[in-house]
Amino acid sequence: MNMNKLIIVMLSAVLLLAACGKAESRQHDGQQATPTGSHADDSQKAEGGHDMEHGEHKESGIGEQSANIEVDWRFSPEQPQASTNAVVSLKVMDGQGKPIQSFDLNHEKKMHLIMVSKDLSYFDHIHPEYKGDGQFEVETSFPAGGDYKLVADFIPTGQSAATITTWVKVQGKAFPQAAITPDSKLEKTVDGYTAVLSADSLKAGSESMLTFRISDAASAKPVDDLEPYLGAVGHVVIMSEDTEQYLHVHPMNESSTGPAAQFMTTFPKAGVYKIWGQFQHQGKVFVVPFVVKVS
Ligand SMILES: [Cu+2]
Repeated sequence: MNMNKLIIVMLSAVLLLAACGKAESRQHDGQQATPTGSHADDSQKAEGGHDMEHGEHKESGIGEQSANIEVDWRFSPEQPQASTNAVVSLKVMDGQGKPIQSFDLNHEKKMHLIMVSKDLSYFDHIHPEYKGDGQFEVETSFPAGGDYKLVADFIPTGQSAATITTWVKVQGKAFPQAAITPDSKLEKTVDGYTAVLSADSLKAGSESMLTFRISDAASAKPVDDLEPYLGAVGHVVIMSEDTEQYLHVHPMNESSTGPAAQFMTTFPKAGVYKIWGQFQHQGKVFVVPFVVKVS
């Protein structure tokens, strides 16, 4: 379980487009053309919603023109302890077990690693450092015992985006499992900011525009000077409550500075999803979580 090898089918371009819309492909092009500071580690915490079963992650399954990617996950210590630093290492290989050498920068990073607790109440988004020879590494800590899903998101040069996942069991006292209940009101206040989310369509298989409006919680004044975070006005990560569906969405207009940030995505199937919006203001990143029901 600590060095389980996972062979996953890469997300096809079809899914990528479905998930991210046109803004996503434009974004990728832009990133490749103008790489910015590659792999510094920055991380930020959020809080969140919920989820359920383990199970094999069959990623998407829509990958016709996909290549096989294999990731060897290792944890040090092998069984991470709650609230104690642990190193996560990932070795990215092709279908023949040969290390993949080159990765495209995507939003300033060669790899994005999303970590969520099984009930989606914990969310973190960090950036493993590329050590060469297919090897990525990052130090992190988990807040409590229990099962966590890790999602590595990267683009081997010349290939389409890959999303590879694993589960890790963290030793220590677990938090009580939170229920994942759709929010009755899509408004959250976090770290002094209020975010209101509006979604124009929450229908599986059709495009949904997610609009976040950010204001100062104390003054209610709209925040119109959001700062770029990883090269865009915001980032959105979405996971289904069973953690099987994962979407990483980039904004329609990356250079927006707020107060609105718009993201176009397509929910692959009906169900309950947790959405984390990540924004930066005055040098600090904050994360606003929402739970929605997609019909
Ligand atoms: Cu990232």
